[in-house]
Amino acid sequence: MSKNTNKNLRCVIQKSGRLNEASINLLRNCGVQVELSSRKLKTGCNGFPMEFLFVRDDDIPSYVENGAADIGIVGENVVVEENKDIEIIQRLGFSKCRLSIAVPRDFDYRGVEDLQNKTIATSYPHVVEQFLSENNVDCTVSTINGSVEIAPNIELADVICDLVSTGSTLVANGLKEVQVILNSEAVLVARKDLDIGKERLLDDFLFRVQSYLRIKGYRYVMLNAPTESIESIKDLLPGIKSPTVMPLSMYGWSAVQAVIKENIFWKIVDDLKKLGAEDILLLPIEKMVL
Ligand code: PRT
Ligand code: ZN
Repeated sequence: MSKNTNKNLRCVIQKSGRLNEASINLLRNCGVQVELSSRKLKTGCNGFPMEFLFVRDDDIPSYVENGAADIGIVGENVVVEENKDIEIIQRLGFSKCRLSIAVPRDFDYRGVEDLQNKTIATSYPHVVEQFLSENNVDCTVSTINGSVEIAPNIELADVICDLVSTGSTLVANGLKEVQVILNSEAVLVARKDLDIGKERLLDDFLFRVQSYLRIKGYRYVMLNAPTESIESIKDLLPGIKSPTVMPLSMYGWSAVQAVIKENIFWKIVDDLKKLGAEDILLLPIEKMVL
């Protein structure tokens, strides 16, 4: 396939499935509004010189390698399995999962050597074969493309290797996870020979992505407190450089503002109240450019 010569940065994302909505959300949070139409396989967007292709996730690495697209958003598990000549340029922090070996609940698994002479069912034959060969284990790999977890129950295989997130699918099928062979999350991939114009577009896009990833999970906290407590409050709210402290028109009181990790808010809120803090607000942050 010939490389696209379009001036826009062409991005390939999953057509439908677990990555589709999260990819579109990430783009929206980066100021890129993808035009959505259930019938079109190619659309434009508002907010950035970009266009989009929608394909099955397994095809994303090939589209990027052969130049039909410049960049793509796909699970690292697929990138490793497909083994194309492309670059992972940014981990995106969503669709986290692990590719794990799972065995029937009553299988006494002590280590990888217990897979010797067994049959393993998976949709990830290359990753699994590499793992087995690195561990010098002789095990037959049977490739199936869906419902891998059913394989031991129907005697299609002794064990499986599949993606796991909560683990409930394994439990529901009488299996237990015994070995993680790959940790995965969605990644931004790019082709290796972008021209200078597209390199620049990619740098601008990456700057937006990184600004968004940096702010994800952070909130802006505002509160009023007695001025005598400010030093102790500063210890609880270090902020990015330091918190903003301003006197209130009410004598003896100050306003404090700081950026904090959302997950520490509920841990420190009681301590803030004990120090006399009142009118505590926690606000989302729209953008943060450092
Ligand atoms: O149609 P297309 O080929 O594009 O999609 P697909 O059906 O191959 O993939 P899809 O949409 O199911 O998943 C896309 C990507 O999401 C995967 O490649 C992973 O990177 C990521 N992801 C994250 C997951 C999971 N979590 C996940 N739990 N992909 C699949 N699963 C499945 C797993 O295969 C198993 O059947 O969910 C089940 C296990 O989930 P738990 O929560 O019960 O452990
Ligand atoms: Zn797929």
